[in-house]
Amino acid sequence: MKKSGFVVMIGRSNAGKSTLLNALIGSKIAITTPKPQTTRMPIHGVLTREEGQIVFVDTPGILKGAKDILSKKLHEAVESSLTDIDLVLYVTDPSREIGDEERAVMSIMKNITAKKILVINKCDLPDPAFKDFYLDLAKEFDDMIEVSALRGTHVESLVKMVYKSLPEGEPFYPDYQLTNMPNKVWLAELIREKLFLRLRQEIPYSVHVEVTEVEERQNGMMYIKAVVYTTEERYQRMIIGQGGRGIKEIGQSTRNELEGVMNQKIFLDLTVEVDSHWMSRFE
Ligand SMILES: Nc1nc2c(ncn2[C@@H]2O[C@H](COP(=O)(O)OP(=O)(O)OP(=O)(O)O)[C@@H](O)[C@H]2O)c(=O)[nH]1
Ligand SMILES: [Mg+2]
Repeated sequence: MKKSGFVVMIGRSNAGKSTLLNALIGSKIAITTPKPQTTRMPIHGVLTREEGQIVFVDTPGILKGAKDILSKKLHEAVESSLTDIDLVLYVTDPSREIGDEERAVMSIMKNITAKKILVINKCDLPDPAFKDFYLDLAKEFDDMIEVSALRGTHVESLVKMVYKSLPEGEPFYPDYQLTNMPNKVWLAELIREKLFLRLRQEIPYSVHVEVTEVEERQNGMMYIKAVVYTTEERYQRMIIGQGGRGIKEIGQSTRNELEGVMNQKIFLDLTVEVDSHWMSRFE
């Protein structure tokens, strides 16, 4: 009998949960940026091996004090990912002090009855200032490991640790499937990553991307139509940039990455529209 189970990753924003998901699966499934609240929905990354199947669930980061609609919905998404699970990976960043935000994650952890592993990430950083504080938490966990999601250090040991604590069971996904994310959503996420990396201050939190069309054209080119929605006209102007330079650069960096992954020419039709209400419709 093989093993199977759901393993949810939680932690404050920027701890490196999405970077870890990609390292565990060995493929870019979730987008990652240095900005908080990059992840906006729970994302499944599926690892199928001889031993069985692990479904890792990446969740939005806990960001305390943010009272906006988007933050509230992200928080709800984390809470609802925590039912019917086999294991929790609590992902921490030892270069940041344990403050209100970390304590908010800990209080969520307290109510979890599933097994828990403390993951101290970013072990590639020289002498992270607060590591001892995180090491102190280990006694409240079933297991503990230090990793570098960015470099892949000890990620394989973490996979072994996870397999060891999972119950026997049937796989949830076919063995070739790496994620539950539809292709159009993944493409939209990739565009959002480029927007996040390029935009400053609050603008990233005002954007939402939808891919409306993906079509294989006769000349072997992939045609992708996408709309960037933002909440205000002044943001729309800033995203488009002087003479359209901003949106052109965002399109170019998305295309560069996609052409590398898909080994095919990409035509990206990218427009920016104002929709002041997208946050309230956000699921
Ligand atoms: N040095 C170092 N940086 C890391 C490591 N893992 C992640 N990072 C960086 O930390 C930042 C945040 O990474 P993400 O994976 O987006 O973090 P997250 O926890 O998913 O963040 P949210 O989705 O906002 O909750 C990025 O700039 C990553 O490159 C690591 O092991 N070492
Ligand atoms: Mg993330």
